[in-house]
Amino acid sequence: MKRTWWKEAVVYQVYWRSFFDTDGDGFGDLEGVIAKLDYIKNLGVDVIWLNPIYESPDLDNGYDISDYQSVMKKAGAMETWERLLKEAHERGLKLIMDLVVNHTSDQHSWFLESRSSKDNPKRDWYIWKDAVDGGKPNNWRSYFTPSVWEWDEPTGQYYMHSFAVQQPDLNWENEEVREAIYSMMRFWLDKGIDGFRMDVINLLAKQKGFPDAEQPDKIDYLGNNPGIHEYLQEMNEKVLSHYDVMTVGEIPFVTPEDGLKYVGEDRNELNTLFHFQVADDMPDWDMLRYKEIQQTWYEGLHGKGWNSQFLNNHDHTRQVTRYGNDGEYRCESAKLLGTMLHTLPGMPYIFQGEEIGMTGVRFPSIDDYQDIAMKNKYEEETQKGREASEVLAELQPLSRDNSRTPMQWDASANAGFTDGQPWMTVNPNYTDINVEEALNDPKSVFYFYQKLISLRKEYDVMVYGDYQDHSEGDPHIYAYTRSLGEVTWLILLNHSNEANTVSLPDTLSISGKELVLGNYQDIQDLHTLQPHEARIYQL
Ligand code: ISL
Repeated sequence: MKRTWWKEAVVYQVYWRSFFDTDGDGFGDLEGVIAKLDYIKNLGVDVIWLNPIYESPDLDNGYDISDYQSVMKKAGAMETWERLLKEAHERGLKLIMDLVVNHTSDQHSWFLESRSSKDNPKRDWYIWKDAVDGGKPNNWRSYFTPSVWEWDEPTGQYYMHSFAVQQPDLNWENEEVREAIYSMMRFWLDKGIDGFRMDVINLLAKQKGFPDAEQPDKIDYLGNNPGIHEYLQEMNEKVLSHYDVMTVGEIPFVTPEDGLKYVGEDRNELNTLFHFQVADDMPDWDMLRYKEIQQTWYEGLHGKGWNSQFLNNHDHTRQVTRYGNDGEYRCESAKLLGTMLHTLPGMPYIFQGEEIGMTGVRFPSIDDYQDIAMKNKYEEETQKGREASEVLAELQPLSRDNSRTPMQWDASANAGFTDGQPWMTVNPNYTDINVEEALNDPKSVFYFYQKLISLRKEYDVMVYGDYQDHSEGDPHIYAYTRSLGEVTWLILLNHSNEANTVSLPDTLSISGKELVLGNYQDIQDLHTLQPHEARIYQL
């Protein structure tokens, strides 16, 4: 496979509204991202992924866009964004933007026109259906509501929304829609951005005929439908192939076999993808399942397409809480998970705050939560008569708000995030876990991440090396090699609160071998890994 800049890159995700507030309105802003570019650069990453900044009623934190080509006022002005791009580029940082084109806001002018009358020229820009037997056109469920269909009384039809009622799906079968999106993409690409993270991009094509689902609650019927690859190949041919950019598709429900159809280098669709076989389908840590997933994706893509590695983002709770140990071994665990994500095959994504070991939260009341997905589900479940406290306890661990608490800069009020009233409650542990503390501690998670990222620049084996798991069947120890030419690395991880011994074949002997990086100061016993101990050896 050919070498490219994005394959060698580490991506840092900036959820700007929770990153740094410079105007005191309680929301982070683009000026705040500019103010922290040196911090991001110092970490050593190559690319910033910026969550949506476009004009929006902000019902789904910017994923309900009402004008693709203007900047949401709480984020800043277009001039601010242009300065952010310039300042990032001057620091050698690339910037990729969020492309949200499965749906718009119901306040987008396109939808306002479309819903105005059945014969409006833009009626067919969205998905409108007559009632069937006096009811909804089918039994599909949306991500955020019991049905994808919303009745529109004035025009006597339903419209489809795969997410909130206020997020109507665009009709990608309509060529005018596709051309309007391509034109918008060129608007941003011509400003000099370096690519796109593509929001639920595999949902653009809908099942032909909109048939009832056998299991409506298993919503994978929303994605990977016939026609999707033609759309993406057209998008690539008409837009992406004219720029030196990277594209990463957010692709729920996808398997390695289907994933290759999106990112195969001969497919001319996308460069890489986020799959959700971990984040969506593995609620708690399961090392055996995780190894199986890594193995099938490696076999599925190796030599043909490129994977991405992440364990948390703005939708998925903080990894050290969900998949590690955020208590006694928080720092060791954060470093182990970082070592894993940066030494497995694929591009590593760092979600803001992950680099200092920020954790998830448990707010006492549903009123402390902002996420529409969680609030809708809470409403839906309590409406069934379920005990509110039980529903809250059920939803807290995986609430998207776990990752959306403000970035913790220092131990001052509101963790130094804002001088105003923060839009989202700050995690109370900010007094102990914050950037200032991390930068003053040579043994912090931050400096460990900085070292991991710098290793990637020095050792091609991390990027292009073959992968082999040598610990199949072990529920705690994960031992795998990465090999490229004469260089072989052995990564040893003990994902456990107990010490465990590691037994290796002579071919993988570590005695006398160089320890490239480890998360424990001293090695007590060469073949015993301490709780959440991670080591990288060069064999
Ligand atoms: O990750 C998930 C399942 O695959 C869901 O939590 C998530 O809602 C889904 O992936 C879609 O996420 C994206 O689109 C949503 C938006 O709310 C999310 O923030 C965004 O990441 C609708 O645009």
